[in-house]
Amino acid sequence: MPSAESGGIKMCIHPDDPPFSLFGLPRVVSTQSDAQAIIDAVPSPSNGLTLCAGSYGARGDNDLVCMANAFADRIYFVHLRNVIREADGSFFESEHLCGDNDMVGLIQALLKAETKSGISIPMRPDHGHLLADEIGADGVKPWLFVSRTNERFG
Ligand SMILES: [Mn+2]
Repeated sequence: MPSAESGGIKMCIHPDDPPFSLFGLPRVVSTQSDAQAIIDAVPSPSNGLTLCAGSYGARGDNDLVCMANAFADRIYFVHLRNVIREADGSFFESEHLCGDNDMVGLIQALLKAETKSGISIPMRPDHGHLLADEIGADGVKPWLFVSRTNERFG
């Protein structure tokens, strides 16, 4: 982290995907309290988070709007993806506005964070749906990074 600080680099850890144990393997970053523990462990502005809506949002006990507000000054990258959770704890990817997570509320919280900090947070619309007639079309990149100021990173 000191090297990141000296280089002006902001680290942003991605949550576990999926945010629960598979094959008995332990997980590290699955909940808001996990993310808080990482932030608390190294109190540096270089120690930040990727708010992956799809990963954190796969758990019903993660409130994405609450997390965006709680970590407003430490979210350095956002993956916008929505999911629909099933009763057995599994989930599947959904359209951005048709899943179980409040994507509008999330964006509102992130825009508020940007306004407060004056810093644009890169946001990637994860796993965008590519329509058959768009394949190969010039400029179609579902993974394109888009920031509030329409800077393109991908
Ligand atoms: Mn992600």
